[in-house]
Amino acid sequence: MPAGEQLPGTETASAERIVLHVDNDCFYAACERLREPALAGEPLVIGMGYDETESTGAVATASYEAREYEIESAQPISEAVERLPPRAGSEGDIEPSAHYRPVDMEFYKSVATDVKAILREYGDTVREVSIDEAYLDCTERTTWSAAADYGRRIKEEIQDDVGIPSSIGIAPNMAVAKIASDHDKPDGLVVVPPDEVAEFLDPLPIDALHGVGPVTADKLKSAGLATAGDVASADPSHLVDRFGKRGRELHRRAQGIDERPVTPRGDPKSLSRESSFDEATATWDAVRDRVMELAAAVADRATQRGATYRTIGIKVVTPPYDVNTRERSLPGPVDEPDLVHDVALDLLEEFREVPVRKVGVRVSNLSFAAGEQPPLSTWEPTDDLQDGRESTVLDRTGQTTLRAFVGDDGSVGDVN
Ligand code: DCP
Ligand code: MG
Repeated sequence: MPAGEQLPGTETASAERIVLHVDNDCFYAACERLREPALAGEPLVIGMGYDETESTGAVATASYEAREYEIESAQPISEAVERLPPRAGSEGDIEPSAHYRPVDMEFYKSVATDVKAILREYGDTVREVSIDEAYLDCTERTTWSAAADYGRRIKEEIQDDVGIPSSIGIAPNMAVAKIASDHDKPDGLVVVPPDEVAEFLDPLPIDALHGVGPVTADKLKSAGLATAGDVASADPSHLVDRFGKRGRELHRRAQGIDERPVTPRGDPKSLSRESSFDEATATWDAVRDRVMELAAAVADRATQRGATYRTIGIKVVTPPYDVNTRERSLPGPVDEPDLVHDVALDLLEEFREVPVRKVGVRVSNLSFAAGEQPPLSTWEPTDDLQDGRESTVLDRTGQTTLRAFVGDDGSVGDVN
């Protein structure tokens, strides 16, 4: 058990929090190394749908040794295989090459459960956001001067008891803690006390800000804003002129302001993704492609959270701003990405001749596996402020309302 080391009234002012973000390093690969120690230090690629006879599917993750060859998550496996062919394990192998393993979610979930059990010992509140990621509010557990030791202890306990490496960031809020944990990966430990937030953020490229994707980064760069410091010192009204509501949020994030409390997450009622087109209306092909992408993303999120769904729906927004929703219920709960794809496209057919501004895909009537540890059913998306995306909020009666990019709790597209 961690010792409570707080010195009341000395270092932690009431509004000042100590937030810690943990993210395991190359998580699926680290899990594979647990049960196959010979993979330690080797280039290792974990592929969704990977199979020795067929190189279809996508890279789920790659070890840092494989990342040196520009192999990364979401890349087609065929591309990874071109850069690093599979190693046969015998003498005389071609170099460079890598070991490939298929995804084994059940195993990774069991490892994640062990990690999360340790984290719950260390945080006053713990918000588990993905299979290998969590925020801890440690305000009552440590002080800024002891924070580095506190973080180190957590890393060591995860390494010693579970056997996998992690990176930790500690900062006054979730947004900065997340950037800090990513700053020195792998095996990183970065502490950013309140009076060092600006100094830490200012030199970072703007895409280091959580949720600033390539599209926004390009727009910011073309406006002469290359670093977080540039955005922080920009006139917020100019940012709003250019980026709408997101401009204000970007300005706040660049300054390291984030008032979201660290709260545990409940199970969502639905999972959804939606996306607007830049033009007022899009071509049918573009609409179809976008729906296919969204269907895959939603199905993937459900799989990652261990959720099954009984209803699959789409949303089509037509000019001026008419929201049309269609959904289909299934005979029983499923976790079948192909079905989300097929049903979504089928429902979309009705809108073939219609101008479309925005589309969305949603799965609902969710169930989470009985006996599953809460952490495995409470992951949240990590794509706040995503390019061109808005969140759909569905209330408990299934009514859809729209909310701009980032919710107060930073979630996108999920309902608690
Ligand atoms: N994952 C996935 N598909 C993606 C991204 C991630 O299947 N597009 C899976 C594999 C990862 C796990 O989720 O191991 C955790 O995601 P992270 O983004 O934390 O990536 P890693 O833990 O692999 O690497 P890092 O060391 O950068 O955290
Ligand atoms: Mg990780």
